Amino acid sequence: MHDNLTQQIFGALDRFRIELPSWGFADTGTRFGVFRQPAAAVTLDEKFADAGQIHALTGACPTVALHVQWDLPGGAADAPAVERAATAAGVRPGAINPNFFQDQAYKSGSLGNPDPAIRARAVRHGLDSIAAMHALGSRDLSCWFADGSNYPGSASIRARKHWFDEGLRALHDALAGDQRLLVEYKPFEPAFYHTDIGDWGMALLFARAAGPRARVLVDTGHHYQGQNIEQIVAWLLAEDMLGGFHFNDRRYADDDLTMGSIDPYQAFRIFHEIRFFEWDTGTTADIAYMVDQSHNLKGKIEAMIQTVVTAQALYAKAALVDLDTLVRAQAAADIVRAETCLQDAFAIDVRPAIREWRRSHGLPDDPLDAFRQSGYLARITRERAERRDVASASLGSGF
Ligand code: PSV
Ligand code: MN
Repeated sequence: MHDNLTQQIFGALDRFRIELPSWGFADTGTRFGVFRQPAAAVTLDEKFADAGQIHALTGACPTVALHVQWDLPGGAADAPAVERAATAAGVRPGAINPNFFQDQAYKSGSLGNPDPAIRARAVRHGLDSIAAMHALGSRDLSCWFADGSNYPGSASIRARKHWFDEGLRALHDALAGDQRLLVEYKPFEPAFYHTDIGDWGMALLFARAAGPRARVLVDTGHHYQGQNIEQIVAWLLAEDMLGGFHFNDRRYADDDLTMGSIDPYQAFRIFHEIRFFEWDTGTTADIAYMVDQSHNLKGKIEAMIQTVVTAQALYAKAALVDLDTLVRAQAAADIVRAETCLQDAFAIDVRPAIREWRRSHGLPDDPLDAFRQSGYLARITRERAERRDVASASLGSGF
């Protein structure tokens, strides 16, 4: 490969970091069932250990996103245990995700609940999550809300908007230093008639109203079919309101499939818009790249390695778009030439250069193969099965 291209790929990979989700290592499923995996992580130490393996093999995942209720139910009081688990695994805690869902109290919503006591409870949970961020040195409070309604007329959409404004502002005002509030949108599920933050425009308005530390989080799975996600990305960048991503791929809805498995060109186009923006403005966009996938059928660690390797390759390809030619072609309305700039970069086989980059960083050429050779999966499968046997034996004795 041309030296210049290799250099661009090296530069891109040196910059690119992607955060893993703790929940991607635990048993999860669909509402039709959970297929349990013997190696699935149960404890926080196990989740961090699995994420640490991926970082050790790829060099690209130094942080792990946490969900408060699943990972640190004691909030800030759990911070020392979280720190210990993260340090032992060679990674750091990343974004903190409050659980504004699940609790029975949130049946009719959290920040949008018609009951002021439940709204106050949701705000308290958010503030407790922020206290945990302070204790852990986390930067982003990553907020997704299950709030919405299922039947026309059953909720005051305007009143709920107002309550969300109030609640998000209260959370925003508890942040300090360079901390940020990320507002995630989703047009469906678990509510199906309306969701309180249904699209990027609503998230943008809420983030603007919350204050200067708030930004929008784009989960690639949270869009209707055929939506032009890279246009949303370009607009948010232009408005200085893009805070981060939850990457995954999807076929129909929020399927959480492996990034790039269905439509790698879409992720490439998103990365291209970001690079194009950075090139145009001479700035580096302040974006938290995160994965939001929990694999039900694939091996969880393998699928996550596949994700990271794919993300690196697509990010590297986007770095190869010839932007000078693209800009000239756009200015001349040369549609085919402009389109070809993207297609040509996408078609380049970046794998040899990425292997070289890995070698130069003391990383294995092929992280997935290295993982398969490492014996890690066999060891955790054995250890975690033993732990489960002990747990069920002691449970059994109690009955
Ligand atoms: C909701 O569908 C979501 O995308 C949110 O980001 C949550 O934090 C995550 O999935 C895990 O439930
Ligand atoms: Mn998400």
